[in-house]
Amino acid sequence: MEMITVQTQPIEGQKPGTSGLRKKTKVFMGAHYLENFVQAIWQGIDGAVGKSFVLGGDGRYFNEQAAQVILRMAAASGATKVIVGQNALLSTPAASHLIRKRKTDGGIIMSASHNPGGIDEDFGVKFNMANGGPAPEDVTNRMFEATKTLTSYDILQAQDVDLSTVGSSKLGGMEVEVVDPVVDYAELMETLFDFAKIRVLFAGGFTMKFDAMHAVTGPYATEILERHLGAPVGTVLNGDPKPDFGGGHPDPNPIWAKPLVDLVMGPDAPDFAAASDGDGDRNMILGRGVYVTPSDSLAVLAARAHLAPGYAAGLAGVARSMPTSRAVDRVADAKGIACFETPTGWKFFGNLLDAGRVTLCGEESAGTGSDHVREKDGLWAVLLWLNILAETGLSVKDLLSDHWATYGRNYYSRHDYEAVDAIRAEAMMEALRAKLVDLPGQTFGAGMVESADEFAYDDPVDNSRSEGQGIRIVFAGGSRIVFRLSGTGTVGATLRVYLEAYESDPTKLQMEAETALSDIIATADKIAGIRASTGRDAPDVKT
Ligand code: VG1
Ligand code: CO
Repeated sequence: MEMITVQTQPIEGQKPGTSGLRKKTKVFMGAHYLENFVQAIWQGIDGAVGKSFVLGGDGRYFNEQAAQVILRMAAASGATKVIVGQNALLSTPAASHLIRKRKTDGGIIMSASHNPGGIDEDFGVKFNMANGGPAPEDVTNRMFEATKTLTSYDILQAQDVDLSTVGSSKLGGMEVEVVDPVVDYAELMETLFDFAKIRVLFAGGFTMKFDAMHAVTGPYATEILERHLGAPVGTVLNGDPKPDFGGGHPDPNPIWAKPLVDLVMGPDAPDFAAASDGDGDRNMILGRGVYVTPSDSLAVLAARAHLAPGYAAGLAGVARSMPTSRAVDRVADAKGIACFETPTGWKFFGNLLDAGRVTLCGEESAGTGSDHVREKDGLWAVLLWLNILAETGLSVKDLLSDHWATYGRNYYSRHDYEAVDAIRAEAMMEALRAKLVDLPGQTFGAGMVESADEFAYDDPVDNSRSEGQGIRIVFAGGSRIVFRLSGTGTVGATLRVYLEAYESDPTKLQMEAETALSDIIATADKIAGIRASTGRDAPDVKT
């Protein structure tokens, strides 16, 4: 086996976004594209010499080919060992767990998460640190800087490694250990939740459907729900991972997982239903006749997590991304624990989790997780819900109604305008920025503006500052509008408008969200001129 040094040139635009570098698959397959970025990863972490890594992905098109390239580059760059999920599969939370459990120096996850897959769709690569969490901004900035100057990369000339069989082999001087992607993760879940109690729930006829959306969670959900917890075979739908996710968007929301929503709203509704995304870190929660918004799910879990053995001691604190509704803040208030507001993206929770300041965190984009790993975790959230349902004996609907009766309800919706012209979207944000100082005191349909600013985050643990994290306009009475541009899209710009209204009147807790939010929605357009700027009459996706 020969190590070769390949001459290359910097490639423009290799800037990691909210969660790693995402591009069209064909772009990633282009000459030197993947290799340059992997070389930049090594440079961003001061080299791979003597280090060990975890490697796996969500099984999308190009997953295994990319894994072979990364392995050959790791071997050529002096890494001592790479632990790979069988067939190059690992869900994002399972990868995070393996990094922590096996104490590696980090890991590379191949995924574009909720973005569709296939040769004409998206691919992605992200680096996680030794704590199991996404690389923080200073590290991803170093990687981006490296992409602008690198001139060569090292790679081994070798045949493909057999990734289909569990066991160890050598690639040059490096060990490659292929592991079952599910076993360690399933063991971890068993330490957190009362599996015996959940088994009793299923044995008593409780019904559930889990839509794995032909993505990576299928094997995890089948093993845990059907084999460990005794849910009937057929509980997991679309459980076989496919390179193109069966042609869908593996995004667990009422748009892309509509068949599941239709099922719970119909006559044959199961007691409980859930779905997860491409790489298994997101979750959608449904009950008979009810959809639980991710922000509400976070609040309910925070209120009741102590019912699961892993959280019986209570929560140190909670954190949510800024655009996430403030439902969880009310729970934290009532419990007398801290509640942190961070920028969008899981990397901002890492320091708080490492420092033991928070136990639970979540995002409005269907991400919830805890200090058991350093990523959001779809199946974990589903199991915590199951544990709570088993303990309380309540239906999802009653649990939610009970929550709103106690804390009030934060009506919430996110409107996405996808693939809009990037220059116009930036111009709209710039115009909004310019308006911010004049907004306080002005009155709109949504009420009087109390404050308006662009969110910046000062990390209380390492004192780093992250600016430009979304524009927020808060109204008297607790309504709020947030505007930000997505950092995960691969075409043009995606404008996200986050809409929230608080209601505590017991007679107004069961409205349709879009009705309850109608004044806020109109106000958002009035202030930002969304229609005029995007040229769209309506959002592409409402979640
Ligand atoms: C989106 C979500 C964000 C999430 C990120 C990664 O980012 O809004 O909350 O952390 O995706 O999730 P953006 O920048 O497009 O709004 V995943 O499951 O796609 O890795
Ligand atoms: Co994801």
